[in-house]
Amino acid sequence: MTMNPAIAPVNISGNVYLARVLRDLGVTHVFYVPVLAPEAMKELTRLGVQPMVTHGEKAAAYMADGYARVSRRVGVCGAQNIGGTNLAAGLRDAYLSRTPVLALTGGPTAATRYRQAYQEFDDLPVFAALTKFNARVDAVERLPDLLATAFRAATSGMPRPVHLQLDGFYAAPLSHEFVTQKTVDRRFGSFPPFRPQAAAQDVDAAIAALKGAERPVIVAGGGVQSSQAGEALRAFAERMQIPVATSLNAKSIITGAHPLALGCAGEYSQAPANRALGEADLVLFVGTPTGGLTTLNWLLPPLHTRVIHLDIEAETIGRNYLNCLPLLGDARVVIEQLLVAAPSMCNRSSWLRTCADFRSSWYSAVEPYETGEQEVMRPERLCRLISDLLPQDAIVVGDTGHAAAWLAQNIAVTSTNQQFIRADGSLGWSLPAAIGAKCAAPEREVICFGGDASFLYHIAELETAVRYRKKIIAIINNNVCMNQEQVFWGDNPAFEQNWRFRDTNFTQVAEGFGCRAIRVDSSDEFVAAFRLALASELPVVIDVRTAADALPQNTWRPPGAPNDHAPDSYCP
Ligand SMILES: Cc1ncc(C[n+]2csc(CCOP(=O)(O)OP(=O)(O)O)c2C)c(N)n1
Repeated sequence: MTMNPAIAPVNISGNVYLARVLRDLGVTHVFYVPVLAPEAMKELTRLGVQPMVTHGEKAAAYMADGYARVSRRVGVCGAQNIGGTNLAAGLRDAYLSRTPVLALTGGPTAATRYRQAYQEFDDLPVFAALTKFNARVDAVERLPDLLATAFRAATSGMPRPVHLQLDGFYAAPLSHEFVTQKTVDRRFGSFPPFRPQAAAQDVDAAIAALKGAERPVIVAGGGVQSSQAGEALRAFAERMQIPVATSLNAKSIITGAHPLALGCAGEYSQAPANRALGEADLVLFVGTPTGGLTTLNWLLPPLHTRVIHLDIEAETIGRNYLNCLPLLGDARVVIEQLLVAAPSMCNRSSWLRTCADFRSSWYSAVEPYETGEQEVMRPERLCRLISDLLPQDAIVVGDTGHAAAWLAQNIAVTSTNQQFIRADGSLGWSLPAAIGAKCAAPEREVICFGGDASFLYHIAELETAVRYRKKIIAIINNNVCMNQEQVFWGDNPAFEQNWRFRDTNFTQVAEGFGCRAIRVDSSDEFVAAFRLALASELPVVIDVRTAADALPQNTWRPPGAPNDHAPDSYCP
């Protein structure tokens, strides 16, 4: 454990204090829309931390989110008071995906509050719903304790966003000097700061249950990714011969070719995972809140199924599945405990054969879509090409809607050194999040995958990527429409105007921002474009024209189960 540096008990300005603490806690980038604490930003620059000015507060929050998920450090974003509500809106995905993001905003002052000062609005109630800790820093003397609490809250237990409202509409009072002897505790700059073990009797009970199960399945969630528990989980699954399904956020913990891999479970899913969960007699959930997306609204596994639930947060364990053996602790440490207690080998050949059959019928169903050449390319074909060309340590940042379904179904993990992160439902998240991811991992290729509507949300951030030399590869699955809308509008006469877009030349737009841009109409063109993109030093946009009427495979549902999202092919 590193000792924490003491901040000398001398006069220090709030700006310098803030900058030093962020630096000491491992922050390397701050994403924001000015004006916010300008002296702190200058000090950050002097200390080697990059302030990054974005073209919208929501995008700044998404960048901080992508940054945090890849670096496993706290992502920091900020806004002037007038941009506070925009910034709060951008925390929604971080909140839902349990990512630690610190939002800093300006706020009302004691002198001006209730007097209709220009642009003044108190955003604290707005942030309350989207944060775990939400506090006003009324005086610069409170900066040390509130900043420390914010980092502690963001990273420990269930990671989540936090917010500090700084005094003054752009935090001018931070220029005041104060005296402090406070230290920063570096462990709260990254997550998880603590790795608690599970109780020994809970580990024994879990092993006994798994040994006795005939058709067990592991469901790995984002907590496996953030705890870096993938390797231990694969070793445990192999020892116990248990097939592994994942949430979209944990997709990269097991390769698609691994014999125990079932693919993604739930709404954006592959049928083998859902079918296995439909038949499982015991499910080991790891690092997942067992939410609706991963469990297909608690249909898979069915609610009565016996489960073992391993999570860092006691409140989450057994929340949706009541027939539950709890394992409270850090995912990696507890799986290592399970591994120690596991029998030397289990034989589940009959269950594994069943799962292998699920896999082979799935792959024979999707293979023709992934390999067939059509006059207008299908998204499945595009995804297969991406899988084939993806560098072994690439980071894939996926958007929502049908893009998430194709990401789950047709982009294969070919190495566990890859990382897949995805929007938790907010359309447009992927482009800014990819820029944040690149800040966290400058040496890795970052590939952003989404539809054209998603790309249009934050297209101006291409300028940010170029200005700060953040080379990302944005692949637009461009069907020149909001594909899902066709299932709602049918033959309604207003349909064309409402779902089909003007055929915009994205390559011209992207080149205008200073990116490299390539339009692609065929598989061969895509392969050439992707190779060029890998060699490029500039951010690259690959505008791939795909079929407007192509829909993902329907989500596999238990026979007779209600479809919450009729018509069937709607993926929100
Ligand atoms: C902020 C937000 N608003 C609305 C939605 C609902 N929504 C989901 S996908 C989608 C359309 C996506 O279109 P596009 O990005 O072009 O991808 P396509 O489905 O055509 O592949 C919409 C509006 C959402 N997920 N997030």
